[in-house]
Amino acid sequence: LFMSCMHYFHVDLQGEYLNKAKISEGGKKLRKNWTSAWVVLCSGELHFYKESKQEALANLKPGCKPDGVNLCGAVIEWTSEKSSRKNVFQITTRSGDEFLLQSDDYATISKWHDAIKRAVDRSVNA
Ligand code: I3P
Repeated sequence: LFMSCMHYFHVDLQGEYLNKAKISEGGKKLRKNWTSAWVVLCSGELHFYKESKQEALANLKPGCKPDGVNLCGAVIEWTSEKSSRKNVFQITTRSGDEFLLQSDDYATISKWHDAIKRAVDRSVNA
């Protein structure tokens, strides 16, 4: 199941733990609360899992979970202003949700930044 999802789009990424903060919902500002989330990029959607890696993998079916973040039309940009943390980028969805993703490891976060950006580009060109 996991492999079929990975190969669905070559832009997909296997899960990894990143720091995540949702800072707006539908354009309305939220109180920032950083949590560690298991992040999966699958078929043009981003999925965040709170629970174990095992649960994330068990839930990962072809076509993925229906409640992912839709990246179609999203804007991805590095930001040094939205957080005191280093290596932060922001995802702004078309519905006005804003997420920050962060890792202390630049190689890790830039890999996710680039993959998510490619998924957005692909959704626009699809
Ligand atoms: C926030 C918390 C966040 C911090 C945020 C604070 O305080 O310290 O970690 O974001 O800064 O407001 P609280 O827990 O009381 O809500 P960063 O770690 O990303 O800097 P901000 O208000 O400048 O976003």
